Amino acid sequence: MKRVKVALVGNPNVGKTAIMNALAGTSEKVGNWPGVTVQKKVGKYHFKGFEIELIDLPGIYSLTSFTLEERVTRNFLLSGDYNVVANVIDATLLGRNLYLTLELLEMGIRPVVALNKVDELKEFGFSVNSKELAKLLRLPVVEVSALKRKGLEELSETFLMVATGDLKPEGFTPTYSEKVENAIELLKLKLKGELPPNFPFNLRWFAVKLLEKDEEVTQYLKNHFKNSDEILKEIERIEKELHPLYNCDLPSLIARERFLLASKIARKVVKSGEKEPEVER
Ligand code: GDP
Ligand code: MG
Ligand code: K
Repeated sequence: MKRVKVALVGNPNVGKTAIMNALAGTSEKVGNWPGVTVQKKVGKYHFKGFEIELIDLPGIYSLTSFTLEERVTRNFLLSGDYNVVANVIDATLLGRNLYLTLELLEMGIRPVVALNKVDELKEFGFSVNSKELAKLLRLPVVEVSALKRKGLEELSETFLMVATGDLKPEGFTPTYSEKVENAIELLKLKLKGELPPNFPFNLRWFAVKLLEKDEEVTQYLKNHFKNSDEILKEIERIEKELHPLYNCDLPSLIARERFLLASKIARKVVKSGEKEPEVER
């Protein structure tokens, strides 16, 4: 039997467990993630001659290395121990959820987007133009309702197409304002000059994370790059240059620009329908 491993990634409460249960019928606990008390759950099911194994990763809002959940999810994603990443999104909170999607894209991951809770969105009188969203993100987007069991077949189908290589999502690269982009390019250039053998990360992601003062990435820089001191000084210089212009530090500036981009994409694809949302009085 051919096997396909699908990692479910998304914010807390978007319906990762609900999708796993809807697809696999059940899930089993297979111990904790390494080093933490976060439970690891997997669910298996058969589809068109394949065994699909779903891995329920801890729910996270962003891919910093700040919380245990973020570190577990991020390290799993960096390990590459999967065939497909499914980014589960709550369609009723699209802007907020797309923040993580942009971070996945920055890491070089091309997820299948499972746009869940479309039933609830519809109830509120809204709809998402998922074709347009797919075009903007350059990723496959499948509308799903785990609750009403809608879109599940198409979701499995899409997992298989990506796993077998029949579908190769191109993926959109999030970009920032000109000054931040210049800083990223400068860092990339300096990093490239001293790149250690078997450097396992997407270089642009690594540069962005350095600007965000990510602890794990900064430690990796110190351990593996001969010119780490020079690069850290360069980041300090960039910070001094940009701080007065934007009135905030680099990590906040990058987070803000990413958030604005996510909101902009959400506004482009969410439409309000004829039906007014029912408001309880
Ligand atoms: P997780 O934290 O991502 O694993 O999210 P859960 O699977 O625990 O779901 C969070 C909440 O969303 C629960 O109350 C679910 O019943 C609800 N939920 C999940 N999927 C759907 C859906 O497709 N439609 C609606 N309306 N609610 C859903
Ligand atoms: Mg869950
Ligand atoms: K060093």
